[in-house]
Amino acid sequence: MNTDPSSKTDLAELFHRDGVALIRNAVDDSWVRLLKEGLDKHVETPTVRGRIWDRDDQGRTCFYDSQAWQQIPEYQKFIEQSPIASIAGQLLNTQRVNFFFDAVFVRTPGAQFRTPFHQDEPYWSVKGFDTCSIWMPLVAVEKKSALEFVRGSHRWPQKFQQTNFGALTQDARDQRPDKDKDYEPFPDIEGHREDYEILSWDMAPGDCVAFNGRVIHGGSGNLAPNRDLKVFNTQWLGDDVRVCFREEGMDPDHSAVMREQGLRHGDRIGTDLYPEFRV
Ligand SMILES: O=C(O)CCC(=O)C(=O)O
Repeated sequence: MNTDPSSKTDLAELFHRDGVALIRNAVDDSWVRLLKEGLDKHVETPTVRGRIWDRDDQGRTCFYDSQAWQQIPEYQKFIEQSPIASIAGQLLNTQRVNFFFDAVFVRTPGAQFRTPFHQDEPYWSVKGFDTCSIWMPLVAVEKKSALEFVRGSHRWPQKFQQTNFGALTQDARDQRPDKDKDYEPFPDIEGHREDYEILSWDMAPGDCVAFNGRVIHGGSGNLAPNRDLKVFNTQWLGDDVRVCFREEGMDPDHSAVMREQGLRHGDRIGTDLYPEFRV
């Protein structure tokens, strides 16, 4: 693993301060190959949660799915055996992390669709500061097409109305009820890019970018005609995170499976669904 800051402590501090950290060569080629094999199977046999987020008039698509690790052995092996859990633990400054879920974002060559700026935590069935999502492109991605982050926004105190992805995808599962209308309107980052410190990087397979679930992020897409984008993402939970069933909607909504497992609002997350790693 090759990190820009000079030590592991520096990296955790940077993650804590900025809400995002780039880690070059986080995993080696064999892990990237394994995930690509898994992804090829996965796009052929999506879970019930899989959907095309966007299809343009030239047939270019952005496919999204989540929590496939229990049916894709390659993903399970990566989660259980690669360095990824210890990277999450290191950034969250803890000896134990729970795996939350995996997600994939697959864009066909030239796809322009850009993910709207948003925060992740307000959509999740958990709440807490100590979260870490690890976004890992399995193919090279140019800075202009990579995920973008508003530096330090994980510490902003406001509660924002979040994007209703259902308005974009027309998919009933993406609809967000209008329950956060008393929150502040989401800032127009795209329209005022010069007012924000926006970070993104050219990335190679094996690099990853880790980010806090509260940091504002979006972009990605905007691909050159001959470039596709395949991203494998894992989410990790640290010490202060607790189960949270939200009125304003959850995506992915884990509340039903959590309740089946006996988890209640306010519990520390656990069970076989969210395996714990000592790191
Ligand atoms: O890759 C993308 O386009 C979106 C990624 C994202 O929003 C996330 O991982 O939370």
